[in-house]
Amino acid sequence: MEQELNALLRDLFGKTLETAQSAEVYDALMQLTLQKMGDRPRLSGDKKLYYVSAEFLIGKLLSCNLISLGLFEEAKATLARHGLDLASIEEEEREPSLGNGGLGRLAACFLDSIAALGLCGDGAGLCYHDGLFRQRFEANKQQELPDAWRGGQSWLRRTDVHFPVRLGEKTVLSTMYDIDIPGANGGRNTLHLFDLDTVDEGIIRDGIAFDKTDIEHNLTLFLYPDDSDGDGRLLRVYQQYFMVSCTAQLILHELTERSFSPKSLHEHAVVQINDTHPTMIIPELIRLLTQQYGLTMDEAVAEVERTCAYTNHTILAEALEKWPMRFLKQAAAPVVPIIGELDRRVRARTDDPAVQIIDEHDVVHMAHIDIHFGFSVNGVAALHTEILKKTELKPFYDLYPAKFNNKTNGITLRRWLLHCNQPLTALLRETIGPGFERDFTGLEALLAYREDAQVLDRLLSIKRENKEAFAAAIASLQGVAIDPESIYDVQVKRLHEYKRQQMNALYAIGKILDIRAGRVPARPITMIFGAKAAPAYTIAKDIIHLILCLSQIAREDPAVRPHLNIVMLENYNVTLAEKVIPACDVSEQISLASKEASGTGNMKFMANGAVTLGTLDGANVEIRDLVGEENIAVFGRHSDEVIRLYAQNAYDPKALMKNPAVARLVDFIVSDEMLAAGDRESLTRLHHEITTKDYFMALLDLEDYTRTKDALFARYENRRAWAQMMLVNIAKSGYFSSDRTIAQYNEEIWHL
Ligand code: 26Q
Repeated sequence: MEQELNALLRDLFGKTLETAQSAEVYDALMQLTLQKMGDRPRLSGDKKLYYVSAEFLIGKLLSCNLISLGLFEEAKATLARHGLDLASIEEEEREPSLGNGGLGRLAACFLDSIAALGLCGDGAGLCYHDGLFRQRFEANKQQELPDAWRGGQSWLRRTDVHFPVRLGEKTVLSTMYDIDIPGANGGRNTLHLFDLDTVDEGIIRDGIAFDKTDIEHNLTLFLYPDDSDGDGRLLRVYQQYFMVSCTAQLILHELTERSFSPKSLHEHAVVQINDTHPTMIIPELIRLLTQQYGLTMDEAVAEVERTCAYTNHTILAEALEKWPMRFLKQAAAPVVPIIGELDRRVRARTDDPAVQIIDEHDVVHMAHIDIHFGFSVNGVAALHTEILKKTELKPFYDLYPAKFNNKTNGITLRRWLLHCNQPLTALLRETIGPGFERDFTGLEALLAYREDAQVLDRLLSIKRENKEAFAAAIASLQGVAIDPESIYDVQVKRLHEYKRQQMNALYAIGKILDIRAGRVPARPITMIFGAKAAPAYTIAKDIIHLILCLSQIAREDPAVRPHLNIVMLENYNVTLAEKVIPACDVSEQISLASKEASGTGNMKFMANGAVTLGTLDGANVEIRDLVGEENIAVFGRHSDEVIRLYAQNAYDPKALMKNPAVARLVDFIVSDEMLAAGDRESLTRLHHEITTKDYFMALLDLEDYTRTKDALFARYENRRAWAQMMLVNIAKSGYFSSDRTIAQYNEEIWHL
């Protein structure tokens, strides 16, 4: 590898490993990796999977590609011989933030596992010029900045594949970009990202504002940070139709290239629809099959029904996509008649208004298209799937019980263990041997070391090393000092009321008041938050403001500072996740039970030896079942109770505010001290929201949460017992390998 790298450095820059700058070494390594991937055969098969998603939150690719190519250790050693550090070299890479959070990151983990299992399956999505906004804090508030990630060298390869797509009144020509996905056991797949050449970054004005009506210039400029204003929603429909039209054309083109008849589509292709964002691929495939491939409507519908499968990622009603017909008529006109036809077919099957595609207000329910005209509907954790069947999607479950199935999410442990936690990986290789890297359930062999004092000590010292590395990183990124002796208590995820960062902030208020009253914790606590709020989500931004103000108050009070440090990470993204997760002691997974479909951060923390503090929500339930009650701290009302409270409209925060212990914490938000540190309007709005609505019931679980958290922190002082908890969590995390998840998708849905 040394010779190859030197040859590339010479050709590219006239330099060697001794003389090149970091950025030049990075470019050469990327070129070498691209060559090695290009040398690999494409994974092939009689049937091909298309994983269609509006988001692929792939993160930096250099190290993980090297791991999958089996070249990581060699690259690291080669650089080290020249005094270079691979991790520092990778700092040169810009993270493509082509996703919001869990759903996008899941898609990226899945592509890695699909390739690792040697399955023939490509991703298809959009090539956003600027991914999710970059977050900056200014005056204790979030600011949004564009994040152009594509400048200079990149993993993207422009192809000469173009498809015509109707965009409003015009027909435009797309361009397909490809990113190679190497499989950990050989071969490669591809992530196809569609773009439009006319899109123009020059139309971005201050921050992330731009003309939302100028579709030809803005179509793929940004990833949607959530639904916002009317114009933005329409642009979202344009994006979705563009994405699925390109993907449907690609699928049918590849099918015929492989000499298969369009009438045998479902035998040779399967489409996994990642949430409702790509739903229009169903009518688009039907349209193309009838209009361009000569199938009758009955034939086309029958083929597509056997080709498409849908994954649901939410039970929040407001997150289920519904588009007014007039939006579709404007942005997706070609599929409007097909959607009308599908609606008529549903009406012939059933007159239940709850399952119609087009409702009485002429609004199209995207999930309903997927469920009627897909052959599989899956939730992403056992509890989530049960709730879908029993409540949220019950009328559909009654119609099509056989379509419903669960696929508990997973994460690629190649990124979330081997790459991000190399000291732990080294210990695992030494103790249980390297076999676990092929089949991560092999991590269970670690259980044999539960009473091994040496291994337990090593686990603690590795955690300490990671905590020091994280402290150093944050010192240089944000100029904030963190004490590695303190407990690292971490809540990092998108900001949403149901995830209840506000409840964690109320705990912080309680700690501040306790410390001031002389009740200091046994050991300093570092509460670490990281979260982006959708720019139009006011209350989410208010919660960020609250956390930043609390951080300032704790930092500026000499009585509090030695005992409590509240750190809000700026611009939390995959790269930062890779640094904070290996350093975490306590993993906060505190969503209101029934609301977090699965969560995947919970799995990443567990694999890195953090102990979960969580509600019985999403995959937390499965984590508890695996590690046992004694290796997780569970609190809070159960999902059935929460569902009952909603159904009976029986939750009232005003009643809970009568409890002085609760009111003391909540009212601190609008105390003189807080109003001096922050913005009155924002803090009063948040206070009002929590005391009068508290839609996600933070006050309901607050006391149980506080008690459970304090008890868990106390357990931290028994270092040996804590190390044993860490060990069990690591040992049991193999179940959450996305290799397992993908094997199940393949056995039960795709049949590749
Ligand atoms: C919808 C309409 C208009 C604009 C944007 C959107 C939109 C964008 C992103 C709706 C939803 C999302 C993202 C959802 C998401 O990340 N869901 C998470 O998916 C994870 C993977 O299954 C789960 O682990 C999480 O529980 C779930 O919240």
